[in-house]
Amino acid sequence: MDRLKEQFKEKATALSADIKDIVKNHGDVKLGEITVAQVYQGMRGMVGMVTETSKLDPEEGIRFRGYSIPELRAKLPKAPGGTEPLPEGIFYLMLVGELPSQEDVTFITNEWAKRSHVPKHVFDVLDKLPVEAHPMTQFITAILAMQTESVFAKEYAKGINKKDYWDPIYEDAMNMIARLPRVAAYIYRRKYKNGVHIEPNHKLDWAANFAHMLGYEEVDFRRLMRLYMTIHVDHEGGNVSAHATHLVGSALSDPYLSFSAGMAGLAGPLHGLANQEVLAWIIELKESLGGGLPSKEQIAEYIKKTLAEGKVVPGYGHAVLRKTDPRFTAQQDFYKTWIKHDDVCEIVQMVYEVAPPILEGTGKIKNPWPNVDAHSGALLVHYGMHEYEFYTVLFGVSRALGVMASLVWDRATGAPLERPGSVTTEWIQKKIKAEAAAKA
Ligand code: CMX
Repeated sequence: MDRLKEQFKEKATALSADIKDIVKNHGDVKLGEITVAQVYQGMRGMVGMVTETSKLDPEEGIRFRGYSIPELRAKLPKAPGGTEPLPEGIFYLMLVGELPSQEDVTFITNEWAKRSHVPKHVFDVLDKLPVEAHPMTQFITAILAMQTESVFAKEYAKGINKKDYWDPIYEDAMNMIARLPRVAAYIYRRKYKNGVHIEPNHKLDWAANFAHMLGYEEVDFRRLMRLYMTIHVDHEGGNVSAHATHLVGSALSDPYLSFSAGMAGLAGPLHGLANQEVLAWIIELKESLGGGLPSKEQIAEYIKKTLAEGKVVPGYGHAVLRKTDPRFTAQQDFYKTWIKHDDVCEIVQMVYEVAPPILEGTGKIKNPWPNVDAHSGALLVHYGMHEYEFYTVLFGVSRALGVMASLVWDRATGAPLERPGSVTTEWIQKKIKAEAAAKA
């Protein structure tokens, strides 16, 4: 058993015993009450599942195993001479629950390099898709094509004991994370660089090798990829990509099937696709004004026009957060430290000043502040990645780390098939009438 698996097993055995005790002795403790509004309005704020890897606070933002993003940028191991955390470190933190040592992170870098071979048929499948297919469609197709490699599916067919499910799920999680950068880079180079592909360089860490395979060799782009791949990993369990992966995984669909479901959710414009929408929205603004920097008044007009047309302002608002997303702030800090001046990034800063009071003024938007997607595209454009339809794939590669760590935990702690109840409007109307009658 490899060292990471060993470390995970020790933690999982202890937590599984705790969970059994909680359910047996405290199973009737109430965690909240469900209201009619919550049932109609996307289950906002309704506690409905356990996710070990991270927890979101509406005011403060995400914490991974108790650590905020600024803390992790300081504390997680870095590449030699690097300034941003290695994503390997946050994966370790989510999986094991403790900060990793440099040695732990090096183990994961080497392990992912070892496991990174993508079978040829995956590229063949991609090559059969029209090159115009959206990068997320290509990404999801490739993930499904890789399902032939599922260790869990093979072990399940042989009749594995349910106590051991987590072990092949761990194998699939590690293999898939190792392979995704190659797959994503293949899609990028196929679609945008005339199919001229770049071989991996396994002397590099996972994120730097990804940057290399995409064709970006600048030290600063590597730095950005390490930060990008760290901050997009996880956002507790209820967001669409994490929840879909968890839900499909609960049917014991293997990690490839589960993750493809999560990625289909990430490809929606209210979730991960918002990062491409933000860029398209900014470019449209720039072009409508003939290029250059718009004034604050022009940005305000553009926001009002977007709202008047019944569209959302992409990159703003959140289902849980009620303050500026710390993932936005981390990227803003990256801009101010390493880039300093760039037109598109400046527009992002101006929108940040102008949009919140306008959104708040509508009286209905609960969170007028920017989310992670408001900034990410502008940084990528600065380094020359203009192909904004590809951005959600980058988000997806990072999101794999969080949802796969969670999936290993789900199987290790015996999380059952997820099957919430549902009701009809007629049922709700009868209940409302019955309660009113009882009160009268
Ligand atoms: N622009 C315009 N209207 C917005 C808005 C925005 N940025 N954010 C919310 N609203 C609207 C909602 O559409 C809703 O309108 P209706 O009552 O007419 O249906 C109303 O304000 C109330 O919504 P809310 O409770 O504040 O927000 P929700 O929890 O329903 O939705 C989210 C959250 C993210 C889908 C929404 O804020 C949004 O559409 N934002 C723009 C898209 C975006 O940036 N998504 C990325 C989120 C982060 C990620 O997952 O990657």
